[in-house]
Formats: sequence, C-alpha cells, structure tokens
Amino acid sequence: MKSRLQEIRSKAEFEIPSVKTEDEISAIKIKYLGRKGILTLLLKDLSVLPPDERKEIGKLANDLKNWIEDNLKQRQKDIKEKGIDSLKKGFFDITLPGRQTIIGSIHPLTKVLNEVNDIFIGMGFTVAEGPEIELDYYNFEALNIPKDHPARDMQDTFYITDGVILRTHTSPVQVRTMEKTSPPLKIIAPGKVYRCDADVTHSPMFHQIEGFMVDKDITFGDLKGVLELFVHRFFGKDIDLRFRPSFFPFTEPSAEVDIRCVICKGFGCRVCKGTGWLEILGSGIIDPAVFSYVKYNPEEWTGFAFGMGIERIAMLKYGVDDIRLFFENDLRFLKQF
Ligand code: 2NL
Repeated sequence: MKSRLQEIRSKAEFEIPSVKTEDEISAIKIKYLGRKGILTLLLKDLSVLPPDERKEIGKLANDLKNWIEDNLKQRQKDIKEKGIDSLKKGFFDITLPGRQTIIGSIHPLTKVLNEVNDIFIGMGFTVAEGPEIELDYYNFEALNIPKDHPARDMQDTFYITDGVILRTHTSPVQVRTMEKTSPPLKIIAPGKVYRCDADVTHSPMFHQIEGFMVDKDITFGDLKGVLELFVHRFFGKDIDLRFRPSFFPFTEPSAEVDIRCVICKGFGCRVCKGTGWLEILGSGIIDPAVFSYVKYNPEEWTGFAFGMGIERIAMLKYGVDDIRLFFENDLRFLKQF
C-alpha cells in the first residue's frame, strides 16, 4: 500500500504542473480526491490493515491528500495571476487591428441610377416597373411610332416573335401605368432596355430612365423647371444647360437638353465634337395621340415626358470613355466608385 501511495504521488507530481485551466484543476481534484477518487478509494481500504500499519499508512495518505490540495490551490493561483499578468504585459495586444474583410462596392451604374431616382423621388415622382419582354403595341404603336418608322427596323430592335420584342425604351411602362391609373400622375420608369447595337458608346443592353407628369395645365415651363432642377442636382449647380428644339414621335413640341461640355468646359474637344455642348436627355410635351391610346382626354389633361440613358450620364459624370467598362466587371475599374 505504501508503494501504491508512492505511485499516486508521482502521478500527481507529473500532472498538476501541466494543468492550464481552472476546469482542468476541478477535473484533477475529482480524479484524486472525489467520492470515487483514486486516493479516496485507497483510504477506504485502510480498515483491512492491522492497527499499527493502519496508523502509519493513514498518516502518509493524509499527508498526500494535503499535498495534492495545497498544490492544486497554488496552481489555481498561478493560472489566475498569469492571465492577468499577460494582459498587463501587453502579451495579448487588444489594440491589434482585426482581420480585414474584403467587401464589395455598389456598381457605378446602380449608384447613378439610385442617385437619379432619389432626385426625382424628392420632387414627388414614384417609381414604376414593367416587363423587359414587351408587346410591339406598348413599345411602338401606343407611342405613336408608325409601322414604317426607322426605330422599328429589325436592325435596331430584337424581335422575339411576331408582335413580341425586347423593349427598346422604358416608355411602355408609362403607357401601361396610364392605362390602369387616372391622372394626375408623376412617374419615373428606370430599367434595362435592348437595342441591336455595339461599339464604345453603345451596348446591346443598357439602362434608361424615363419620367412623365400628367396633370391639369402642365406647360413647357413645368418641364423646364423639373429638368433644370435635375441637371443642377446631378451635375452640380454651376453647370450651364440649354434646351434645343428636337423631334420625337410621342412628344410635341420636343426638346433635347445639353450641358456645357464637362471635359473642355465649352472650348470644344473630341468628346463634344467641337460644339462645347453634350446632349444628356430628350423631352417634350406628350403628344395628344398618345393620350388617345390610353383614353385620357387631351382637352382635360396635359403632360410632359423625358428620357435619358444611365450609361451615358454616368460616362459624362465620371469621365468614362468606353461603355464596355461597365459590363466587364474588372474590379480595378469597379473599385474606383
Ligand atoms: C431620349 C428621349 C424621350 C419620352 C422619352 C415619353 C413617354 C411617354 C409619352 C411621351 Cl409614355 N414621351 N418619353 C419623351 C421624350 C423623349 O426620350 O433621348 N431618351 C434616351
């Protein structure tokens, strides 16, 4: 039994110094001194020994019990202090920066689209959406674009089946909205549009935002006020703009809006083709013929409408000279916005 006690002591001498946590201390305490602990069980066997041996072994066993308890207490104290010490010494440097997480950024076109939407929402317009696969009727006919108009050419429009196409502008959204809602209305229609065209300034899929307002007594002055406010909010309040007469089948009269060239400030350069001006959008007073398709009374209601290409104004605002950069998804480009 003596040698058994010696064995337990060596084991404890080996185990206690390698303990690293308070949980491990509790486990060791249970292992040796618990109700079914190694030493506890041994002490129970003392009764079988003759009295004089019992006295001697009993003392040794008690000494060992005290020795284990003292050592575990000391070890527990050390562990506690070591934890606090290491913090005091700056061993655990809580000021180290965290591991860096790479996060994405908003696509420049989404950014511009959100910005344009917010400007018009701020003026009381609401956002409307519609299908990208559209009927010829909504895309052309109801907009007063005749059957022989060049815009309907197979070369510009993606035809799906007879009478079904990919929308070439977002105007059909407005026609659909007028069909199911009575005036007054203030709507913007942003979204993807498709045209069979591809070079540095044209992509077969691009984004457009159109807007329109229908109410009693809407005039060209309302159109000018809304669009001038938009240009100044989007490009900055110091930018010069002009309304230049134009033609669209769905508006009469019509005007395009130009801004002073952002590259050469009006002196004439390659981007503005020497004119000093850049075209940014088309607009006009809605043609009464369009109203008759949606059963609005043109004697009672008037309205204006406008449309612009998101890629185009994004290119002008950020000085991007190739539209394909928006769709190549090169992170070196996308990260700059
Ligand atoms: C441009 C020109 C324009 C419209 C779009 C429109 C819509 C309805 C009725 C009348 Cl429902 N007009 N939209 C009007 C004038 C110009 O867009 O250059 N877009 C990129």
